[in-house]
Amino acid sequence: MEQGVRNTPERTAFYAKIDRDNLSALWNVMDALITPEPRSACRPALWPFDTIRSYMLEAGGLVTAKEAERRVLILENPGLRGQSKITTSLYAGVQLVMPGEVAPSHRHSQSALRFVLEGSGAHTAVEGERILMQPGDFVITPSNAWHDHGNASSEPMFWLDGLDIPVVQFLDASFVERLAEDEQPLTVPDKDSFARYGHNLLPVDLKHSTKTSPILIYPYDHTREALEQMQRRNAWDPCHGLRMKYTNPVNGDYALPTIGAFIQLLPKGFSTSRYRSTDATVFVPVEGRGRSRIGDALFEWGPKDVFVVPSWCWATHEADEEAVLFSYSDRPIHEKLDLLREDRGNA
Ligand code: 1HN
Repeated sequence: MEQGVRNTPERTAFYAKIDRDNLSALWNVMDALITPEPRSACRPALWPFDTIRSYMLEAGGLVTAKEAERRVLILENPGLRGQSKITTSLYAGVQLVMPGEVAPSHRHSQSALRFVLEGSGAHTAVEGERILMQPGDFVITPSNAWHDHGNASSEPMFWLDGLDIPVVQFLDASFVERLAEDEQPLTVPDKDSFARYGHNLLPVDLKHSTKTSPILIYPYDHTREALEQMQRRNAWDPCHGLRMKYTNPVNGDYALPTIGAFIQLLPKGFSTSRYRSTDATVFVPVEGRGRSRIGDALFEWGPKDVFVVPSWCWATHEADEEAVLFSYSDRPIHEKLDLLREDRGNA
């Protein structure tokens, strides 16, 4: 079937006839369905933070967070324009909450992560707990959890939103509800989820009924401290430097059931060996500067830029200074479906 089945007048007539009964011939589409390798429309791309930031401040003068519900600029992959996707399966946007603003409470079946880019002391409220946020914090909003955001600080607050919107869309499983009030009542003391679940302890009779981590915030000072200690061993993975995943302490799995999040450290001057995997990945440099070759593209990056590596696309990273990279992908789905494939070149 390599060259496809040639058309004849009889065959063409047959296709037209069965088409009227909602049927089509597999042999005409089989090569497009089962490709030898992933053929993604997703393209390598980078969004410089400075560009996003200035457009966001402009948006801040045009619409309020309350009007917009969420004042967000969507990072649209250039190969997937108009679909609100940064990769085939994931969404990314940058959100701005201005001082004094509230982004009103709602809940939806989509899971979300926030990665804080700029500003300090704004909060998200999740299921009755107020989560104060600092740059570099990784914050999650579980599926169907009530959430609203507020900024009682004097500075604009920017963060990256990562959601599994295209996955939920594909599965036709979207539900959303809005609260009558802008802000949900706070029913839990500050820092409760981190105290209870974020210290290598768990309540002895914990019955946690969801697949999402009960830790709602993974603070950057803890993450950075862990990387700082681990790097002293000087044992670098050729493809990743030092790369860790954020985990759910209840089951050791990823923090969210559909999205895997990672943090990695590349020492000054490090060049990674080429690597590719089936999970298209969104990267956010937190510290340091460097460059990445992604397929044929070469991107220079610095803190808070966002770049994307498509599925099965070779990538290498080079750090001019000690660099910390946050990333997220749909890896939990690939792993659960036995679809994850990695290629480390010869490393
Ligand atoms: C959402 O609820 C948030 O809660 C951000 O901050 C981005 C994009 C699409 C749908 C819901 C948020 C979103 C979103």
